[in-house]
Amino acid sequence: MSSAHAAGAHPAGEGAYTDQPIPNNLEAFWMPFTANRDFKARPRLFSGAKGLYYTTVDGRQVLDGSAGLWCVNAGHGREKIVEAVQKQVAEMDFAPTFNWGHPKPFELASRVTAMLPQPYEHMFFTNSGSESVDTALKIALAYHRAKGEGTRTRLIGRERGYHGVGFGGISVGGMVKNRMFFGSMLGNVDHLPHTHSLEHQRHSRGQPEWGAHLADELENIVALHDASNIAAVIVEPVAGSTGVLPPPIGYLKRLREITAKHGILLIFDEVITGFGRLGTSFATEYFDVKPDLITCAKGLTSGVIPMGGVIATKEIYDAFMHGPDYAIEFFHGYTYSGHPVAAAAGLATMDLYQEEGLFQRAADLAPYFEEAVHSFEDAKNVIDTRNIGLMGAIELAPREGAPGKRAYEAMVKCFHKGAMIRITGDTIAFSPPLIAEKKHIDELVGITREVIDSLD
Ligand code: PXG
Repeated sequence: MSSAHAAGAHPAGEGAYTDQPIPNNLEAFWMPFTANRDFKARPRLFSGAKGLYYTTVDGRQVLDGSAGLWCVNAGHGREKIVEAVQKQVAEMDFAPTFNWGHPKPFELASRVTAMLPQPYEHMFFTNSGSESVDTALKIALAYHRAKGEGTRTRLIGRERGYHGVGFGGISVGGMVKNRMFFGSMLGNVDHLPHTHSLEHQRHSRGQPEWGAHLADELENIVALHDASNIAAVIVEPVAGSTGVLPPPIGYLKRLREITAKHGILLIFDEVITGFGRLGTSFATEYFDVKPDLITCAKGLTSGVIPMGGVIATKEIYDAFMHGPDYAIEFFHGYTYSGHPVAAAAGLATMDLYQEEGLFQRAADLAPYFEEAVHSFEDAKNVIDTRNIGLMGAIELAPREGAPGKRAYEAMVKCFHKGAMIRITGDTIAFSPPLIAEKKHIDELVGITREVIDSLD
């Protein structure tokens, strides 16, 4: 056995504290987006989670500075969600939603669409953000075809965009390492320039003032291909994975104006910004810009059960509702679209958001969080700090010849000092659960600051 943890060696070390069995061989699980060899040589394993804290297998508390992976918006171990899931799984584990149905996804779609400003009236369920993106792109293409504009097939994404890992998502996405290994992608795709500039925006608080004009690049793309060939533009309202890039003031409005003028659909990928991350229901509400389609996932169930969705305007949905009444209108769906257990988790999550006013709570904490993020301006090796809502980023200068290593070391050290932070390249991002309090922000900042200052 080639494993560093062959049978007998205990990856959690002596005195491991857990009531779950700990694997003694970490090799078989090929981990996603992870440096597998380093992880398996010195694993970071959790066995419990409650509120804002994880418990490691050796019994340490680790503050969750990233809401899991931007998803545990209501905090960990919430009784209401746990009970709803337990009840549903016992009552009815599965029922199909192709040609049959069960009440909960209907109810959840109504709850989510009611949370948004008009005219979002319909929701298609998926199991992840990646599936939501592919679904939205297919809806856009099929919509134009249904309207008799089948030549509209070109899709426009943006540099540094992250839209999951399906072939549709990586095609419109703009994070180079997610694309460069995979050869064939969708044809007929262009990219807008990203909106970040250290020169013009360094240490911006909230939306940067510089950069609205970058939306005008869409006019050039339209001039090149003709609007009659373009289906949709997809952007994250705030780019998340690439390292928190809030949109320049006026940028999203301009994108909306240009797309509307040319009959191009606008898709907001709100997989991160949906469900309170900015202190509003969705970014569409925060920025007062209304796209035609909105993708979501993560916070839809507070990360408890995988689930995603695409929210559509009435106009989009209605465009499909024609033909013989026994005929399928949209040839798309997943076995688990609207899965009863996921829908139960989603409904309980919506209850929590509402009962505890969690979106408002995030909005109330955002100014304090902003100060916290910008307190890193004078920290060692920091070249930029950015924030909006409860999304914050600290960008470190890359070490010569070893890009990403400094942030990676920061992540590992923070874990050992009691905080989970997430990184991309040399950027650290904070996105605490919406139940975070000032003391948690202080703890997160304290640990991260100590670690950053300790790194060469
Ligand atoms: N769109 C956006 C905007 C996302 O942020 C996806 C689509 C894909 O979702 P799924 O559920 O298929 O992973 C995402 C996911 C990180 C990180 O560390 C970000 C994501 C996922 C995992 C890690 O930034 N975003």
